[in-house]
Amino acid sequence: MKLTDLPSQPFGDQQPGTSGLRKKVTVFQQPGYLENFVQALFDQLHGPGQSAAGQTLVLGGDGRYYNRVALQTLLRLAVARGYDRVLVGQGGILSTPAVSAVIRRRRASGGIILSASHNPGGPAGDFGIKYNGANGGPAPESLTGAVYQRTRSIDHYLSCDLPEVGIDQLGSQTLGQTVVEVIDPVADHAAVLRELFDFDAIRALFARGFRLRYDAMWAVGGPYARALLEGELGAPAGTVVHATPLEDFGGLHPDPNPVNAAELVACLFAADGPDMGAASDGDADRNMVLGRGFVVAPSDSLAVLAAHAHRVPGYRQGLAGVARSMPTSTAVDRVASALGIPCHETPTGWKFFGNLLDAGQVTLCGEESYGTGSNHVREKDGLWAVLFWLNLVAVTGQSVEQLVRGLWRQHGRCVYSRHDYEAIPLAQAERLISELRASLPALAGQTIAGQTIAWADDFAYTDPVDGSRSERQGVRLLLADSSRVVLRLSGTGTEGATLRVYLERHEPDPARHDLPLQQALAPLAALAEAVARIRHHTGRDQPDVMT
Ligand code: VG1
Ligand code: CO
Repeated sequence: MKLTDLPSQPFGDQQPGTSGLRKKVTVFQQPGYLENFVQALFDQLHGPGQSAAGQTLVLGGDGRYYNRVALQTLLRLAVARGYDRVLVGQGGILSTPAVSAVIRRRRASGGIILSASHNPGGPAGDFGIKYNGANGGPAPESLTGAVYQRTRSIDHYLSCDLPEVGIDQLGSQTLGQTVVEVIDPVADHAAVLRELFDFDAIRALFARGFRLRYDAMWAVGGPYARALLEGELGAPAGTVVHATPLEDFGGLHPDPNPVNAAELVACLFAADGPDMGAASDGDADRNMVLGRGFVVAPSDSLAVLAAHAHRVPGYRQGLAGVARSMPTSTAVDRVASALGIPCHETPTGWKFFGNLLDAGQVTLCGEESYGTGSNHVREKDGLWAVLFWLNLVAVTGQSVEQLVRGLWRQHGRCVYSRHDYEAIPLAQAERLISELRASLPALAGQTIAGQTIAWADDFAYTDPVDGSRSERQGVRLLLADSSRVVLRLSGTGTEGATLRVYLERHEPDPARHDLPLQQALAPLAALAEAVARIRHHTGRDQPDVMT
């Protein structure tokens, strides 16, 4: 094996967003594009040109188009850097929570996940790369920011002339100074989950005829869900559908929400529908949960899990605290205050939970975007959430719907919806946001579209553990009755800008819990339009997606 030091030049667009660097596949296919980013990352981790001797790197991806090509590139770069060990998921497959579990269980120094997560795949779709550190969690902004700076001045990268490395058979091979070990993608993650939940109770639930439909959306969640649900917990074969990871996700959009997983929703609303439905996203860190004829809002899901956590073996001791991203509804805040535990509000993106989890300040956390997780790994975890729900259904004897309605009865319902305006020309979106920011100081006290704004700000966060500051994380409008409107631009898209508008209204009256969602939130949508002038800036009358 010969080391090669190849000249290259900066691309200028390698700034990671909410969760890693995401671009069109065609962007990643440019010669040197992936190499530059990884060279910058390794330089930042080990020092410019320094060796990674003594360290272990975990490598895997969600199996989307370009995964196998990119994996070979990464192997060459990691071997050239002199890593002691590289642990690769068999077939190049590792879900995001599985990477986190492998890093932690095997005390690796970090891991690289090849995934654009919930973004569409295929040759015309998206690809992505993210780095997780030794705690198993996404790199903090300080690291991603430094890596981006480094990509702007990169002028060479270190690689080697390795022939294609076999990644389909389990086992180890020595390449240069590096042992490359192909590992079972499921085993470590399954071992972590087995410790948390009452598998006997879940097994008994399935034995009683409980019916689940888990839609893996042709993405990486399939093998994990199959192994545990069908392989260990006795769910009948066929419980997990769309279970084989496909390079183009079968043309589906692996972003589990009622719009993209319409087939699953239809199943759960059919006359003889199953008792529970679930879906996960491209890299299997997100989850959507449904009851029979009932859709669970992600913010409610987090609140239900927090309220009942003590019923599950892994959380029997209770919760140290909980955390939610700022736009996530305040349902979990209400549960936390009833439990007498702290509730933290962080910016959007799982990386902001890392320090709180590491410091033992929170046990559960979640986001409105179908992400829930706990301190068992440092990523959100789709299958974890599904097992948690199954465990609760099994030990409470309540249905999914009854569990959510119980939450609403006790704490009122946080009526909630997110409106997405996708692929807006960048300049339009930036003008909208900058005008909105400029209007902030004058908004408090104003009555607009019939509603009085109590206060308004642009969310800023100081990490209570390391004191790092993150500014401009989303504009918040708060009304006197605690209703909220939040507006921010997505940091995961690859086409123009996506404007997200989050609407939340607390409804204490049970008689009004079943009002149609969009109708109940229409006044807040009108307020968002009046304040941000979405139509004026974008020409759009309607969001593209409402979840
Ligand atoms: C979105 C979600 C955010 C989530 C992120 C990554 O980010 O809103 O809550 O953490 O995706 O999820 P943004 O910036 O587009 O709003 V995943 O499953 O795509 O890694
Ligand atoms: Co994801």
